[in-house]
Amino acid sequence: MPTIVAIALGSNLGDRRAHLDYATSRLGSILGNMRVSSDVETDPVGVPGPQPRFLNAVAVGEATLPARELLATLLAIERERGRERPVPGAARTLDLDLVLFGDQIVNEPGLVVPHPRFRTRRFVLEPLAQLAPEMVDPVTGKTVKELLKLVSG
Ligand code: PH2
Ligand code: MG
Ligand code: MG
Repeated sequence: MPTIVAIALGSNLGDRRAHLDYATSRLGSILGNMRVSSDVETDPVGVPGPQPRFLNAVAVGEATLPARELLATLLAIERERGRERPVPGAARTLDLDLVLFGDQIVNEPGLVVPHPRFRTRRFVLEPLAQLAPEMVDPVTGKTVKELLKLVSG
């Protein structure tokens, strides 16, 4: 049985459009029935020092890989776009975050799902709400639509 997953895409270095297009195409070969939100251009949140604006989007689809293997694949796709990690929060060509993995809750070194900060991040919740407003956060029991309302005031 496939698992419905949500993946956040972000880029604020180099050809942002090309990085997101590449990620979308790679993810489309891994996830069944994948849908991708429209892009949103967003101001950087919580990063060290001034940085370029982000292009963000979210993909939702059906995964057959276990969470660990999906995460390894996301990191591999990031590397294919030359992702470097000089310091935490540095500007990046491509960031692919596993936001939700069905109703699974994982707390392991290197893998925390749901993503620990997605509930307060409009740049994730807005595009995710376009695709899957009724998707449920297994930690709080709230839907994406409810979480978005909370951050929208
Ligand atoms: N990603 C971060 C930190 N801050 N801000 C925006 N607007 N978009 C992001 O994707 C983003 C961020 C850490 O991964
Ligand atoms: Mg991130
Ligand atoms: Mg990341």
